[in-house]
Amino acid sequence: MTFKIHTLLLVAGSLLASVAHAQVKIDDAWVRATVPQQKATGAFMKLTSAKDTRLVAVSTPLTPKAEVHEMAMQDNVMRMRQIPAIELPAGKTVELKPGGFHLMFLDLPAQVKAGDQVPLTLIFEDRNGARQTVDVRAPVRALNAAMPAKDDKGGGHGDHAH
Ligand SMILES: [Cu+2]
Repeated sequence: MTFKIHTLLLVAGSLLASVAHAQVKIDDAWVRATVPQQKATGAFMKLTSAKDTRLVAVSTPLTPKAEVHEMAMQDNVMRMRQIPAIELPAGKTVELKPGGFHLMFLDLPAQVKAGDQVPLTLIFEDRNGARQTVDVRAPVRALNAAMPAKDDKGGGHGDHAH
């Protein structure tokens, strides 16, 4: 077997150059606390990538069943569904928030309590199919901590945010 060292070094050099700019910045990550017996919750954050990429998966020690979800209006009802990826256009901050994109943790074996820290591993995939993982520790916040303006079904305007 013959290695073409010179060519390999050139390829490696260009790959390193692009990988160096592929890092995704994660801000304000948090996980919503659950009440006893609640089997599902969500994680939210702001993602900013220097180059086009997509969030394709998440893993967490909370549960093996962690999915990428979105909420959208469907027949005048807000519904959530699993989606294959969240697109992250270069330089644009994409917010995962209640009522929109979120990470979903299902079949929770235990309560998720405010004040805990949850390790998350986010898996990104670029246009060439190359994958990158980014670890983040997300604090757990109480159910309504991030939604100070939300009222209980009265006004309803809070549910229509884009
Ligand atoms: Cu969901």
